[in-house]
Amino acid sequence: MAENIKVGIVMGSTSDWEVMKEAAQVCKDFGVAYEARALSAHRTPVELEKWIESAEARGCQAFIAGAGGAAHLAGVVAAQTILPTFGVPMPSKYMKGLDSLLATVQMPKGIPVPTLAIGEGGAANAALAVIAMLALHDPALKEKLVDFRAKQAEKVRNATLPELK
Ligand code: RP5
Repeated sequence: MAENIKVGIVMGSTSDWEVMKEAAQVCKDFGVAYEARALSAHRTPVELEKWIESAEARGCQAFIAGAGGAAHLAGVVAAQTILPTFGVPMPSKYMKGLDSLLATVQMPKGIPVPTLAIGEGGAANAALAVIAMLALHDPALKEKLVDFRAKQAEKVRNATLPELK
């Protein structure tokens, strides 16, 4: 268990990792300490509560929670902390993630869960949103984020489309 972390990444199941690893990768690329865990709001509620407490005690500044189906995980995390908690809806087998999206985004007033897009893009963007927040008080991180945006824009500018045959 890491001694100090800035971001807690949690997902309802190990089956979410393929998507949620995108959030972990962004944190890693920016040099932001994170811890990723598979803990479920309904299968392991006690362990989830303990992990939130422990993450906070180790300096965590924000949580990213990804879940699929009746995706209450992010809401349950947000209910137990005042740290910003971002939700990532997992693509699901039968409803393609629409169930996860609605369950995550439709939080009743009082406990916010800023919710990202379904899937990998949402997971990466959740980490970028957390980094933007952390960068408010971290000039070195801000520089990395500005650089990331510049490189991303440059890639688009330099892109060429295929010729028609
Ligand atoms: C949710 O149920 C998880 O977040 C996952 O997206 C979905 C399916 O979980 P598994 O049955 O694959 O463990 O709790």
